[in-house]
Amino acid sequence: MVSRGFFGLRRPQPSRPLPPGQYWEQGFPVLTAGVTPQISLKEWRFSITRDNDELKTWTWDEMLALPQSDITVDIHCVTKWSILDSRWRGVSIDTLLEASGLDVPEQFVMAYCYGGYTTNLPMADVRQGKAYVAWEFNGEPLEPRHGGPARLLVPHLYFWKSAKWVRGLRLIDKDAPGFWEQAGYHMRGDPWNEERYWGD
Ligand SMILES: Nc1nc2c(c(=O)[nH]1)N[C@H]1C(S)=C(S)[C@@H](COP(=O)(O)O)O[C@H]1N2
Ligand SMILES: [Mo]
Repeated sequence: MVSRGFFGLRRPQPSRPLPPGQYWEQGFPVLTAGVTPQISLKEWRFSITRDNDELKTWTWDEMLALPQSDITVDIHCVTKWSILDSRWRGVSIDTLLEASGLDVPEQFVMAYCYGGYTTNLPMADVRQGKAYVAWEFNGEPLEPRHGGPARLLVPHLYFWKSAKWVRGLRLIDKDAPGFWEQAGYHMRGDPWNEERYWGD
């Protein structure tokens, strides 16, 4: 017998719609291809690179001295979990590019990482407040397994674009696939358009 009270057993629902095919996850799963690299803050660097030239490099202290942003965003993983209202602190890519003083005609970047992971992004998806180098999650230092000391945060695209242990952005003229994109993931990865895999 089904009584009205049965509906009281429904799982809590998210406070707003999620992108198609996603479900609400209240924890923070870990997804890493390979091992968690250990990087001391003393040796940590972040660079903007063209070809193999490091055009501009920040140490940890130099990065923290830049104007910081606090952002609260939803995150969508291609494996279908979404977390709502995650709070992050970091420096926007706009701030980094501006502080670099570089002339940047390139239309794409390849994020590269300690440990070797890469992911490609259109320049338009990392500018105008859309992407950050982030080191705090929900008010705590970012845990190593989640990309600490610092990771890229590109919340409007699937979470594989948010490269953990990020070490720099390589400026590139022509789009090229990163680690998961070479394995069949979408070149852009907009969750609202369900751009999960090649051909989506
Ligand atoms: N360096 C690096 N960054 C990475 C990954 C990785 O394996 N290595 N996995 C990506 C994928 S597929 C996802 S879904 C998210 C997972 O981040 P989390 O482990 O903090 O949830 O990190 C992304 N960034
Ligand atoms: Mo993922």
